[in-house]
Amino acid sequence: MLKRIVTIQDISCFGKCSSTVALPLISAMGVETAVIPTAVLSTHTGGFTRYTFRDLTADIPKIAAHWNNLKLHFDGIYTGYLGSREQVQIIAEFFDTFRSDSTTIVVDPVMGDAGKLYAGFTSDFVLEMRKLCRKADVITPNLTEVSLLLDTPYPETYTEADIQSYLRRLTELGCSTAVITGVRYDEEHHGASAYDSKTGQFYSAFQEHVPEQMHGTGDIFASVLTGALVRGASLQEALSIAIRFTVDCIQATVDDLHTLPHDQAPWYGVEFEACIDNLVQYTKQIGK
Ligand code: PXL
Repeated sequence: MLKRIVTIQDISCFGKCSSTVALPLISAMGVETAVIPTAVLSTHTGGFTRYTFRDLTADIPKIAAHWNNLKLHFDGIYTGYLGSREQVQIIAEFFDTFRSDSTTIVVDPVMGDAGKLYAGFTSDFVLEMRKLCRKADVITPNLTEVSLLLDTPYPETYTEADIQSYLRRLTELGCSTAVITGVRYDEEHHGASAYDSKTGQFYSAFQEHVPEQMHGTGDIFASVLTGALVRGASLQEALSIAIRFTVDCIQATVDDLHTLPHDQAPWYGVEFEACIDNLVQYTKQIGK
């Protein structure tokens, strides 16, 4: 039976992130992907300036009411970039309405990167996002978002014991599983670590570090993780596929970097299109 998820995040019309990453990737994994756009921007906010921003908060309860009448069922709900505090509250209600025993809720608490909040986010928003994380099954913060969620300084350096302590504290917010992205214990590797509070088990997946900053990689990771979990992958399988595919995309982009305007290249998003065949193959291996 075809699985169905809904992803709730913005549409950045150019720049390959959020919905324009989630839709093609999760579909390529053989999972139907409905969308609720939270805002429409001409580009994402991570590098471009003078972007347009149309807030769609008022549409979300109407879409939810219509879907509730249709009695739609979702095997997964995956949220990413949310545009306002009010929107986070509305989405918390959406979870209550559409969650069933078989629904996996993944919250990527998109708020910042490299120790800084993204443009337009405030500490009030962080408080609201913390509450949304409480309602999730899985959350996927990067280390900047970990520091915001746990109200702890951004860690420039850390050990495996620090990451395990963050993971435990993140699940204490109320989600059963926490995943931290962008983890590096040495110069050569880059990956993600996870903790399932129901079993007390830690998991991780690492690949070779590619020394380039690129935009949208967190959205690729969270999309593939969601697709894999909804397809029945174990947490370890989902982590491994998500890290492997994210690094495939980064590597494909590095190979092509010289063809893009040099000063803008990292903002243009990664070339996941070149790697979709890999994603289809990784998905076929789930459970084998
Ligand atoms: O990739 C996360 C993201 C999603 N959507 C918008 C963003 C960002 C990060 O900057 O600006 C609009």
